[in-house]
Parts: sequence; structure tokens; C-alpha cells
Amino acid sequence: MNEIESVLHEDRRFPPSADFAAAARLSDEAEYQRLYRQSIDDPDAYWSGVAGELPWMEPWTQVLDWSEKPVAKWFIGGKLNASAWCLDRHLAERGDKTAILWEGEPGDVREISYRELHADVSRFANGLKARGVKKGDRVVIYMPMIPELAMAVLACARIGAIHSVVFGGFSARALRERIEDGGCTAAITCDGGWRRGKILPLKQEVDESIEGIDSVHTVVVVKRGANDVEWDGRRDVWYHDLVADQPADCPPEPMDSEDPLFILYTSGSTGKPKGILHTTAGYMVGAYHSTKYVFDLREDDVYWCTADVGWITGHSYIVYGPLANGATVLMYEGAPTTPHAGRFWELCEKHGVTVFYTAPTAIRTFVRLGDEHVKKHDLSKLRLLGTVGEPINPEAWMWYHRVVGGERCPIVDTWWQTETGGIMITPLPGVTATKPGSATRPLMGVDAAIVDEDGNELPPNHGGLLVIRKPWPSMLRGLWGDMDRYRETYWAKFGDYYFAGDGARRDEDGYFWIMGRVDDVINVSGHRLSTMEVESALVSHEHVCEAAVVGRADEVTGQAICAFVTPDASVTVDDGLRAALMEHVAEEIGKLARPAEIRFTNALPKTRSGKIMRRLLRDVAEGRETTGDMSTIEDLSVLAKLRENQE
Ligand code: 7RM
Repeated sequence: MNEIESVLHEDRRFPPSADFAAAARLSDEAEYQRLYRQSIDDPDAYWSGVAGELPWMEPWTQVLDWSEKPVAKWFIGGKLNASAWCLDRHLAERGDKTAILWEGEPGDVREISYRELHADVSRFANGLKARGVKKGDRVVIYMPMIPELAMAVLACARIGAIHSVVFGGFSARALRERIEDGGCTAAITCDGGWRRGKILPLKQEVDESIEGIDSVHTVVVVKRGANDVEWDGRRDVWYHDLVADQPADCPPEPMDSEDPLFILYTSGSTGKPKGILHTTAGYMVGAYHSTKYVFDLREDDVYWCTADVGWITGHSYIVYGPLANGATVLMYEGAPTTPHAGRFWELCEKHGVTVFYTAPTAIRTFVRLGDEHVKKHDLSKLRLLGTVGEPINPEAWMWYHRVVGGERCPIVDTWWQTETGGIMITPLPGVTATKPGSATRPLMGVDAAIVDEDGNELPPNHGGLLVIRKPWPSMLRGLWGDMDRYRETYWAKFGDYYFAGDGARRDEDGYFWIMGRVDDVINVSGHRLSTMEVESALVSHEHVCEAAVVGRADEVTGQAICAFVTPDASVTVDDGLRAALMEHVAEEIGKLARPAEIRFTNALPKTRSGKIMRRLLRDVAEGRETTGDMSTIEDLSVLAKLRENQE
């Protein structure tokens, strides 16, 4: 009855090449099966093994306590420090290895070794202490993608302060809301940072955001943009002055396994943003473990995750996961297409990137820009590709595989959330035969299932709700200051299962196909359709670059499909194209999914991390005013334009 109907057919399969598998950490299906079974049947043994690879200050006495569900405790009694796991543990073995390889938008380059990063973070940590920042204090970090952002995060972790990174593109208002909710007492920012050839005045936004908030006693300012800033001599301090006389030695604070490591805000569709709380040991063990198996990093890899540290992807897969694994991480400050459409590929070639992790929204942009920008560059060093953030439609997957990966690189389509802390459903690159559009199978330790509204597991190929049935180390521990909302949002529906809010189906091979957010499901004449599948059908048309579909009220069918379509530049936008697209969807997946209405647009409203905001499109389709949280929208003018275009 409440099933989501699946209409997408995809039969292509891509096993890893023999060469890739031969060099991979895991290359054997039976070995994956064995590890997966152990991780589910005997999680204590499995996670003890993983955690035992890391240097504890004091060992844990119990792996998991789930008696106070839904708040898990992992590695009880253990003591550790996250920055020591990322830095100190590498000094002997790879002190001179590059930890962060950074390029600014204007093209300036820095290489920072593990030894240097350790010293910089220690000085920064000592500087924060000197300003009175202590264990348990909340520190807001609002910075561009420069090495000092990673240093700030690690310096907080070193002294046990809880960081709350707010993406540098957010407005002063959004920043203020997050500072107030977190009760932050210190801020770390920059004078300004580069974005699309201009300086974003970050310090100015911070000044505005904390006007009248007396609790913020310190604002540390890194000089980057060299733009003018206003100065409050009692509150503000330049980073270079803060660290100037500090010793390069700062003993890491022994943290309890369950001491908070950070808060990260994620937008709710209604109401104020949620402060997702992660604690120290479980999060770190999860980030370390998933990075190790999913990206299969080797000593000589140059790994690039294009996310911003302001998102969970940047926390787990730019900072904590790769550094805990001793990797060389490329970090880039600027926009993907500044000063030219091939900037990302130029960076890959110049720095010899071997592992590349990005979002479907970026991939679709590159498809639209044309293959020539990719082909101009030598990408032969790439050996592994990844995606995260949204379902990737098979067409974009195939393009990524062919044009970027040269048909030789496995693609790991990784499903996870801010709340899960780390990757949950993903191919293992040396083992899994991938299918375009599927995140494939759960990672070790993840008991994922598809259930109906009553929590009963559905048979293969029936679309339902994606749940996680057992606790996992890097799961969130709550919402900052609002544990009732935590219980309500994730646990009220099923009690024992974590409900992710996504719809999905699992195929006959046990592969998961994420169908999008359950809130976005469209109900046409009683048939529940996934946005992802209708959008995939639209994008498979030769003249469509991007599409978003929503349901709008319809007297006859309950809801009707309204599609917002971005065509490529070569095509004339007219009723002919409209009719052709409607027919195309009907042919690809059936008459039922044929859009009742198609609106052409140059851009779709997206969050700043690139996710399509269908809730806003629903308002447009139904001619309603928009309500709810708007702080995460990337470009308000996109919405205004969509409204103007209403016929
Ligand atoms: C890492 C991140 C989480 C939501 C999640 C999904 C969607 C993320 C995929 C995906 C299909 C994927 N955290 N999502 N990854 N959907 N395939 N590989 O994005 O908290 O910002 O978003 O993103 O809906 O629930 S997040």
C-alpha cells in the first residue's frame, strides 16, 4: 500500500579490473562476506579489532552500551585524543610526508608535512588556551578552505573544545543562529577568502553575527584576503599574533570516548537547523575505518575530496578520516570553474591526484560544460572515483566513468548522512561489481534494511523506507540542546530502528538503490513514485542536463508530476521539446510517470552543498509562498526567477 514503486531498469555492471583488485586491501567477495557477517554477528569483536589499530591513552572496558537507546555509548572507559590520532601517531613513521597539499584559488600552493601540521596545530591549541578556551567550550569556525581551517578543527580537538564549523558561504544571520544555539564562546575566522575571483569578507560577517552576543569573548582572525577589517582590540586577535610565541608542543587533552568532538548543523525542512552531535571515539573509529576500506588509501596516494570542511563530508573525509590514515590530502580553496571550466582537472593533473571524491551536482555541471575541459588534462594517475550527496543518475555515472575515469577507475557511490558520521552503504572498490546509480551494499558494521511503514522488511525490489537496525560507532548521539527532537525525528517511527528519511529499494543481489527523501515521494493516482527515478529518465534525454520533479495537487490524480528541467544550450526551448520530454519519460519508465507539466529553467534551487531543494520547487509548482528554513539556499535569485517564469 505504502510502497514506493520502482520503475528504473539498469542492467550494466562494472566489476573492478584485475589490476585494481590485485592491489586493493580487500579484493575477495568471500572476505567481504566474512568480515560483514562478523561485524553484524559479533560487533564487539569486529570493532575491538578496528579500534585496536589506533593509539589509546587508556583502553576501553566495554565496546557498546545500548541500554539507554537511542543514545549509544561506544568504547566505554576509553581515553583518546582525535588530533593525536591524526597527527602524533604519524610522526615517527611519516613525519616528513605531506599531510596537506593546498592550492588557493589564485594559484598559490602550500605543502604541509605531518611534522609541520603537528607543530602548527599545537601552537594554535596553546594560543586558544592562552585566550581562555577550555575543554567543553564551543568554538565556532567560519573560514574559507585554507589549511588553517583544518588546523583550527584539530586545535579544538587537541584541547577538547567542541568545534562547530559553519560553512563560509552562510550569511551573518545563519551564522548567528548557529552561534546562539551552540552557546559558542570563541570564533575562528579570516579577514576574507577567495571565491570566484572575489574576496568574501568573512570577518565582517562574524562581526555582524555576534553583535550583542557577549558570550563570544575571542575572535581569532587568520589573514588571507588582506582586505580591510574592523577591529575590537579586546575581543579580536590575529592568528599570527596568537601563535607567535606559543611552543610547538601541546600535550593532547585526554578525552573520554563519549566526550563531544563536534556539533555540525544540518537544515531541517521546517524549523531551525539541527545541531548534530558527534562524540570522540566512535566517530573517529568510524571515520578511520570507512576511509581505510572505501578509499583504499595507499602510502603514495594523493587524495582529493572536493567538499568544503563546512559539511560533514569535509569533516570525515578531508580532515579526520584521511589524516587518521596518514594520507596526503589535497585541499582547494576556490570555485570549480574559476578561472576556467577545467580548473578541477588542471588541479588533478598538476598535483597527481589518484583518488577523487565529489558530488553528483558537480558531475552534472561538468557534463554540461563539455568533455573538452576534462580531456585537455592528463588524468592518467586517477585510480579511484567517488560520489556523495545525492542519488547519481546512471547517465552522469556513465559520463564520470568514461570521461573522468577513462573506463578504468572504480566508482564508489557512497550513501551516508551528517547523522551517520561516516559512509554506510558503498561499494568496496576492489570487491564490488558496481551498477550505475546504486550505492550497492552496506559497509561492515552497518545493518541496513528496507522496511514498510510497520517496520517489516520488504522483499527484493520493493521500494520502502531505509533504516539501520543496529547502532554503529559513528552514529550521532543527539541534537545539541534538543534530545526530544532527536528521539522524535529519527526514532519515533520504528522505536528500535534508526530511520534515515530516505526511500530505497534493495535488488535481487542485495544492492541498495536510494530513491530520494521520503518527503519528496510523489503520489500519482495512488502510485508512489521516486523523484530520483523520474529525474533519471528525464536526464537520459540527450538535451537535458539536470531535472527536478515534484508533486503538485491535482483534482483527478491526487498529485501530478511537475518537472523543472535545465536543457543544454544547443536546443530550442519550446512546446515541441516539452512534448518530446513527456513522451521520453513515458517510454523510459511508463505513462504513469509522464510529467503533467514541464518548466524550463537555467538553474535549480540548491543547498550550498549542492542538493536540489524540492520543497521550494513544490511551493513554486503550487504557487505558494515559501515558508521554513531558507538559510541553506545557495542562490535566492534562482527562486525568484522560477517564480517570475510562472505561466
Ligand atoms: C554525506 C551527506 C544526507 C542525505 C541522505 C540522502 C542524500 C547522500 C547519497 C545520497 C543517494 C548517495 N550528508 N545522499 N549520499 N542519496 N546516494 N550516495 O550528504 O546530511 O548532507 O545529506 O543526502 O538523501 O539522506 S547530508
